[in-house]
Amino acid sequence: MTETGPRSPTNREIADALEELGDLYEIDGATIHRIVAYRNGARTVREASRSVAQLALAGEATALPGIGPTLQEKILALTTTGEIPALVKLRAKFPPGLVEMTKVPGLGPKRARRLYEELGLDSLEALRTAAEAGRISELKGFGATAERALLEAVAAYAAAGPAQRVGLSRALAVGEELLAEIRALTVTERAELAGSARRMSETVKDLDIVATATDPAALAAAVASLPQVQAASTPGANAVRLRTHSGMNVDVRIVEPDQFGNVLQHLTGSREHNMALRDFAVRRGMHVSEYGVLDDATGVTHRCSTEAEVYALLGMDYIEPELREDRGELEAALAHTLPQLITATDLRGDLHCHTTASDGTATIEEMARAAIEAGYEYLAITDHSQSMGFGAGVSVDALRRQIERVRDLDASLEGFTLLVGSEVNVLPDGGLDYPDEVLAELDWVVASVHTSFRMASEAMTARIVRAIEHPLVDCIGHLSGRKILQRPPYELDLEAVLDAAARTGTLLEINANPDRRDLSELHARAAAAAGIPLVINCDAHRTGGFEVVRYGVATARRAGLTPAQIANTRGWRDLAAQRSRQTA
Ligand code: DGT
Ligand code: CA
Ligand code: CA
Ligand code: ZN
Repeated sequence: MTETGPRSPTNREIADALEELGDLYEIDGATIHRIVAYRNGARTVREASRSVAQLALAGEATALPGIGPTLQEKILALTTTGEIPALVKLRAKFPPGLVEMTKVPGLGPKRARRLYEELGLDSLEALRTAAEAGRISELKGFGATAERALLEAVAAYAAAGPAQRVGLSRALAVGEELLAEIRALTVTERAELAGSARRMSETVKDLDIVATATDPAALAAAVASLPQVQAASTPGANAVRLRTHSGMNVDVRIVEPDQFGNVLQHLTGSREHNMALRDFAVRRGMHVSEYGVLDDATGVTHRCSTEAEVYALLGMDYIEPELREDRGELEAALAHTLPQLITATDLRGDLHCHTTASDGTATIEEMARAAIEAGYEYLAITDHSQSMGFGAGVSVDALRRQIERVRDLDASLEGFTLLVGSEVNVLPDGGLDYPDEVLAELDWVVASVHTSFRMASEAMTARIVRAIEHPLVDCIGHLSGRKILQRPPYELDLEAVLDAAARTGTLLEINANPDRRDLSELHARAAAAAGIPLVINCDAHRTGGFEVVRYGVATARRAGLTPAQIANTRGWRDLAAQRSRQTA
């Protein structure tokens, strides 16, 4: 690897140090403000596209959101001396394994510290041994159930290992910025993202970019010295492998224009798609590679400047990147039966958002304006119900006032329909968090599980099926409850849930939040196959929250869905008439 610039800490190293400081301050009992300040600072540094060490040296790191003089001083110390005095002190006070213990779901810093002080537990291994020996359940406030849960959590945490992949939204933020820089270089002719990011996969290991240039060597050199690049190496004449300050690895391939289609197709993958494609080709007497399509009979290698030509040579229609997972798309491309995939512009409304009445940051008016700006014809305000936790729910009285406010505002908005709804919590027994007569006053009811995630499959299935069967529930929000790279889905009998939804005409949501994307693409595919209409919702908590629609659309596209299968491609009247409840 050739380092560019002097050896100073990478953004990831700085972010790790700030995060560790936050963790240690938390164990140490610091105020929540201080802890949050370090964690926010860590996130800012991790996502920064320039070298934060360089910024701190210039005294300019405070221009970054969440970095004040205190954090800048710490970053500067790390940059110039290699360590942060406060971190050195706290590391001496608490053993390294204790921080890891606080990360075990359900433990947290206070309880971890007690286990350290009262039982001397200072590592995951010590925690596991003590739990197995039943020593933890003897502690006041822990008990046998807590001990068993802890044991399971330790095992799951240890098995998952450190996360190496990143979520799509983070990968795209880095990839699209880099792509724009590369396209702006004078030597660049064309440049496109490839790999899992282009396929809009849930997570991404590294970014792949394919480019053509008037002068390939000049492009390679220019790419390696972009301000986003922390280090770069050149594994081959026309390839650059680089690492960004934000910690992503990126493979850049520079190719001849007449092979751009071949290489883009090859590097977009997926591996499974490419393997199946090659098998199809062989049966037609062709060999597909990143260099071209060889016709065995004539010995001619066809070079393709576009991907469409590659597929056409094999008798196939063009296949959208999101479909390239060998899930039947090659057969469909041959038979000319590929679905006409939904796009973001097909969506006419959004049916799940939050305001300051629950945990959102904008008012009803602001959210309505933002939806209009985003090009929607209708928006349902669906704040959380009371038992949501965090004290952020809407009481029945407050909901009645909200209904009036929304009705007034709706009357004042020409050509836009503002709907009043709720994201009502599904209680552990499947009952809902508002009385029926209140729900009946709403235009739209989303029911979601937000509490008691850890139920056995039968109980969770019964809980959700009961909510689905409720006559006033229009839609189930984020069905599986998973958070990508953070939290597994609840245990659930999907078939039973889909049966109930199909039987009752209840819609299912594809939540577009990139951390959720829930329904997942496979669940969305199964739901649509069962004839259940789906809704793509942004679950916006702020005015900028409609930007995530692309991730919901991507999940729908990866599920092979058409506009007809997504209910909010229709106008509100149409949609309302189509659902099982017909009170609107
Ligand atoms: P990831 O893990 O998120 O980076 O996923 P991809 O799909 O971006 O995978 P990556 O970066 O390893 O490779 C990019 C593409 O290059 C991959 O989707 C297909 C192609 N490719 C890479 N290695 C192979 C291989 O051994 N065989 C085939 N057929 N294709 C490959
Ligand atoms: Ca990749
Ligand atoms: Ca790669
Ligand atoms: Zn929710």
